[in-house]
Amino acid sequence: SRFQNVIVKAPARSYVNGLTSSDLGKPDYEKVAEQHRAYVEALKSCGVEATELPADEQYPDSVFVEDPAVLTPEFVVIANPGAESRNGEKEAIEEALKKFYDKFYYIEAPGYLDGGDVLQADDRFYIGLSERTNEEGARQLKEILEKEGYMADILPLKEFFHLKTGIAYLGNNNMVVAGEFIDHPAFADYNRIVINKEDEYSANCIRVNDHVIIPAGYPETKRKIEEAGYQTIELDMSEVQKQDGGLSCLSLRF
Ligand code: CIR
Repeated sequence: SRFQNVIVKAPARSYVNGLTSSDLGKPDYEKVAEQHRAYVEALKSCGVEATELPADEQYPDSVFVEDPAVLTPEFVVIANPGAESRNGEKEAIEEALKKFYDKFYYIEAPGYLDGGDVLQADDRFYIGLSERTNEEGARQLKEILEKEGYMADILPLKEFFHLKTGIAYLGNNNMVVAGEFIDHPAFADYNRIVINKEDEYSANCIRVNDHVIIPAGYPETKRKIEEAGYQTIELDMSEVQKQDGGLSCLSLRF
């Protein structure tokens, strides 16, 4: 299935004060703004229309638009982000999605869920339980998805921050896996593209139509993905990685 649209949001100056667990140092605002522009250009070169939302200083992490919503071709689930400082980000995202969708569901407290914990692989969804997504949030999402005819599996995470920190689905049964997902029984039936420990950051990559966008600086990952039959685009993600973000986090694709 091809994507026609993406929603992205420019980084705010407050980005440098956002949440992070990494020890990679403080990001540089000008540099992240430049990396974000290159990201949007790369998406457009894959044939999508980009809805570019303005930066919102009130929410330092709001550039990570993947977390407040889960999309399918048919409907939207507005998530309930588990970090308090991020929860209000969902309002601007819902507003932007109203232009494209009529059917909305909502994850409600005491359920919490971040879109980064949700991976779609054809008609099946995987929902990770993390610091941001609790059992009740995952249960609500599973119920919505199953009612709509999808399958959904809930998996507790051991080490990764978000589910999609360590996994990506490329289509054609090809699953990029790192760390705790390499030997996970849930993914045993996919063609697994296994990412080395030192290249773990590059497991968060995105297939957008005829390309797979990957972070720059991971030649082994690039080789493996090209061997699986995809053309790659490499992007410098240094300032995004400093705030625990990856390629998938920066857009909603539909
Ligand atoms: C956060 O801690 O929420 C942000 N600094 C990073 C969110 C990354 N999003 C994602 O993995 N989907």
